[in-house]
Amino acid sequence: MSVLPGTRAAATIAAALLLAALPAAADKGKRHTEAAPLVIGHRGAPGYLPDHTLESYTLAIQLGADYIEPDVVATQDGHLIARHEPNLIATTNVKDLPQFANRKRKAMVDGAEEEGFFASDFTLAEIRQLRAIQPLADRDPSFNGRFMIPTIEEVIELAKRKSREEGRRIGVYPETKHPTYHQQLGLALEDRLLAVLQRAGWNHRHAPVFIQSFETANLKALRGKTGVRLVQLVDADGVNPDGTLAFNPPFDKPYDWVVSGRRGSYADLVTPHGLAEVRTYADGIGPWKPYLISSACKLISNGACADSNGDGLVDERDRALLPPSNVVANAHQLGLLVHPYTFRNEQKRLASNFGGNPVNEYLAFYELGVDGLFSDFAGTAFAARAMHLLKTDQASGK
Ligand SMILES: [Ca+2]
Ligand SMILES: [Ca+2]
Repeated sequence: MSVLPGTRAAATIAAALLLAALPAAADKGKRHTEAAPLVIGHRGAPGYLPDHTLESYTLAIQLGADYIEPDVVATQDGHLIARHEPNLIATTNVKDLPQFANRKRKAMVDGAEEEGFFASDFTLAEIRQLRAIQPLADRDPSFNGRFMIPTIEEVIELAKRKSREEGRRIGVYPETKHPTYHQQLGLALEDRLLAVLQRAGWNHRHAPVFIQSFETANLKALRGKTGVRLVQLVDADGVNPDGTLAFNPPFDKPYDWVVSGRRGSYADLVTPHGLAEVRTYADGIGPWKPYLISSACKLISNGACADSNGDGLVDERDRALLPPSNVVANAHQLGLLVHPYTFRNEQKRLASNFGGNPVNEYLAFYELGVDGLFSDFAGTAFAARAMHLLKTDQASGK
């Protein structure tokens, strides 16, 4: 099945996509009626199994995820596969496969040089020879080398099959990774993704689909082509000791702003003015969670964070929460959904206030009113949501 349509076919697809987009106007402003807050299986269930594999997505669904989240990158022959980065070195066994040794090279991704093996140098048939590995050193590596790299079609098929088996609607939440980079390679993701969704019957307003991006221009272009709900991701580079966010390249602003010369930072997207701009093309925001609730640490003399709990390490456990921001309230006032990322169970990733229990972090964000969240451990997000719904008495009748 070709995903590189000729001009005539492209015109037909464009017309079909435009038709599919038309209902969006009538629905604009209407809140959807899904169970809230949504549990989004971030990269599947990577707290347990390697990211972006059908096995990891399946586990996320079994743990209660409403949506599974494939990150989308393109192969040389224009297929869309689920990977966190175009560079395959950290999440696959590619470096161990002699047939691909000559593919190793340097490439610029969003203005930063990387060395590795890039998906755009591999056909889908070659991608089929790779197996996923766990990229985080502190997570279980024992499943490395076992699971294949799925296409986005296969992720959608899985969501549909599990929806039938589980008797509940499971959606997909694809992220267009590095849209400008892919455009510059001649492998733009957006129309390819819409064509995949169209073939699946999911290119419309009421489909169980959100498309997300850290860039802005591609979401604005998508708004004119599809009724599918769109989410503007909002990143930053780090959290300063005082809880303010740090903005250092390449995590300071959407890369399309770098290319177009637009000044500013990601933080501009979550001011009331920025949110109003986002509302013109997106249905929600996906902010890094410190935009909603940040944390601060005590300082040592060189300006770095102190090891407040005296365990010999400096991490989130040495931080205390600050009062929540107004971002959720301001976004809701404009009718924007808020889906923060990323929630993780590991002790070192939990601020001191949570007492080492990740449930407490979820409860804090659910109580703040988020409409969903991205979790590496969907089961914990699901259990905490059940507790939240019982606490707020919304569980009756479910
Ligand atoms: Ca993602
Ligand atoms: Ca410590």
